Amino acid sequence: MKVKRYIADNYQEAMRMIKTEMGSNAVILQQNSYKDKGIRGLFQKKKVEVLAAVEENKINKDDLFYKDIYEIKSLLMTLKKDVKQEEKNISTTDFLVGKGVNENLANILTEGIENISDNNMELLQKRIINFIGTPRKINFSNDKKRIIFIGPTGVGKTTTIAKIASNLILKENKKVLLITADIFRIAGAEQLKIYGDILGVPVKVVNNIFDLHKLNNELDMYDIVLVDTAGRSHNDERKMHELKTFLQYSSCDEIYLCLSAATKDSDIKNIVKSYDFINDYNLIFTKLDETDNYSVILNSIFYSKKPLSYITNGQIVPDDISIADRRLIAQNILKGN
Ligand SMILES: Nc1nc2c(ncn2[C@@H]2O[C@H](COP(=O)(O)OP(=O)(O)O)[C@@H](O)[C@H]2O)c(=O)[nH]1
Ligand SMILES: [Mg+2]
Repeated sequence: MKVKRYIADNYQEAMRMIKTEMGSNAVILQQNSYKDKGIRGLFQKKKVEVLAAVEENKINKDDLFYKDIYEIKSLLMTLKKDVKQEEKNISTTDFLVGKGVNENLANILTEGIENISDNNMELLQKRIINFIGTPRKINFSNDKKRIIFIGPTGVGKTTTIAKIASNLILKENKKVLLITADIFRIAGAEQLKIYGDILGVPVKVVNNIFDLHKLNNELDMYDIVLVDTAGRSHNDERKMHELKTFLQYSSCDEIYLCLSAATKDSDIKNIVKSYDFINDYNLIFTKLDETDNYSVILNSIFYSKKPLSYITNGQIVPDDISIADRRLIAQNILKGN
């Protein structure tokens, strides 16, 4: 007969230890709560002490418990092997589509790459990085300084402008003017004014393109002018038309389209389509802290054929913004392989 004392944090834990060592034929002789003796015991959590016994010849490796564990383990190993094998057999196109990449784009990216072996993954990553291209930073040379931000309602245009403005002021020492054309919502203009106050920069409100032109002389006093616009639903044709006129006569140097990364692909496709009257703009993706849907970035570049610029990943001004890191985007799309 083998007798042994087990000390554990709780009864279940003690039983687990006993079963592992003695098998399921073990019998419990005694069970008590337990504390170390002396001062140490005073500060110690209560434990349990279990005295167990088993007849020596009854401990054998064929014990049902061991058998079960062994069977489960080998089943898992086989399953794991099967899954791995199946994964390797998945076509790279299906793999990318499964990650949310548009099918046509996935076909282009995976041309000549059959399955998802490790080497192929490296090649695929390179192709994605190349496809994204070098992200563009705001160009604020002397002759290029009027930057307009557009995009659907609530994506984070005003917050993004505040982040960019703070960085231009604090890091680049630039003289910034903020203009808001968000006249549809009183709060829209107010929000930018609050940021302007905090940053110590003037904020002008324009109701239409004529107001903007009236500011032309004043603009020379600044290194850079950031123009906020009202969020528009891409389904609202009247408002889209207004934006078109505004952009056409605004003499802007650069346009940034803000899109939320938390938007579903079919919506992104329609939104991007509704802006195709603009020849040249850059893409900003907001709210990457709320989603790991990085494929939306690839798809948007594919639909719009426009370059990527910044990504934002939180509500904090000015920290939660950075130039998009295309390697990180590629890695995030391919991860989990
Ligand atoms: N989680 C998250 N929220 C953001 C981000 N950017 C903006 N927001 C929030 O989105 C909401 C709408 O932002 P706002 O700038 O007013 O959007 P706008 O209507 O496009 O001007 C606000 O609550 C912002 O704090 C971001 O990168 N991540
Ligand atoms: Mg706004």
